[in-house]
Amino acid sequence: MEQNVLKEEFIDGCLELTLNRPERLNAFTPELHKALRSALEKAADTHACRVVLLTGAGRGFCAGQDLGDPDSAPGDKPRDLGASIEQFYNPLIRLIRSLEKPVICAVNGVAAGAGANIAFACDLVVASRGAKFIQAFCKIGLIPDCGGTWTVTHLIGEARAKALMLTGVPISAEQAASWGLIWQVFDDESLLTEARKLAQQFATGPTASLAMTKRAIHAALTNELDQQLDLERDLQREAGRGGDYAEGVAAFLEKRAPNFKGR
Ligand code: LHQ
Repeated sequence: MEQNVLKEEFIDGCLELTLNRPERLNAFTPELHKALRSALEKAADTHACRVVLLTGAGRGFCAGQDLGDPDSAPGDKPRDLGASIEQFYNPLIRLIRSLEKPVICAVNGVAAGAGANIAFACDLVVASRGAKFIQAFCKIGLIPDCGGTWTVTHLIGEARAKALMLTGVPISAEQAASWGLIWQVFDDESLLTEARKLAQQFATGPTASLAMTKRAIHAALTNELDQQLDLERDLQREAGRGGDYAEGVAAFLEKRAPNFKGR
């Protein structure tokens, strides 16, 4: 068994998770999946954790599924890859999307296959200038997974999604940002510092209302305007009852920084 396939560090309200199989560009094995799932479930259940920051060790972010892993490598008999998706990838994406706190992804290098689409499932994606995103699936006769056909199509539209996914052409971090696939690009050496600054902003933010904002934005992808207006009313009602609203207004009126508790 490999040691520490996932590094976990909890600093000032932020759970920093580092995929740690650098010699395989942090490709996923069942062991890495289990470690990441358990860390994210802990984050969900821990009030003191107000933000998650996901990144990769070494020169890559994540090369997707470990193609050498015996569970998924093609052998004499056809593999049921759907089982791996059902057991590992789909629950991971659902967990990230439903986590009631922001998930930042700091893409520190190449993000390929599932690695790219896991990044796109996160709430804020920042990347180093040298990072690349590759929908590598078509190169090995698979289809994009981890919700990529949905997320990427919603983010950049059908024409660009098809071009990326049918050709597997790599795109730079700058291109991804200019298309709206990710939020911001930083110089390689400042990526983690900048991502941690963002994380600190969330770690002291009004977590419950940020979670509701995340929920409303997700709902907007399928709702009609009327449904969305109703949802905003309901969520604003809930936000208005929270202690952070009272604190936010008091801080504004007293001309001081708010001390949000995340509730
Ligand atoms: C790897 C990997 C890798 C193992 C680099 N596995 N070793 C879901 C359900 C079930 C099954 C199937 O898949 C899925 C979802 C998926 O994610 S499918 C897509 C899987 N990923 C890929 O197809 C990407 C494969 N990797 C690449 O195309 C390249 O490595 C990229 C473009 C990411 C990076 O290229 P380079 O910068 O030139 O690095 P490299 O290729 O030299 O890789 C460095 C090492 O990492 C190398 O090992 P070595 O022993 O020669 O140093 C690679 O073999 C290893 N590696 N990706 N996915």
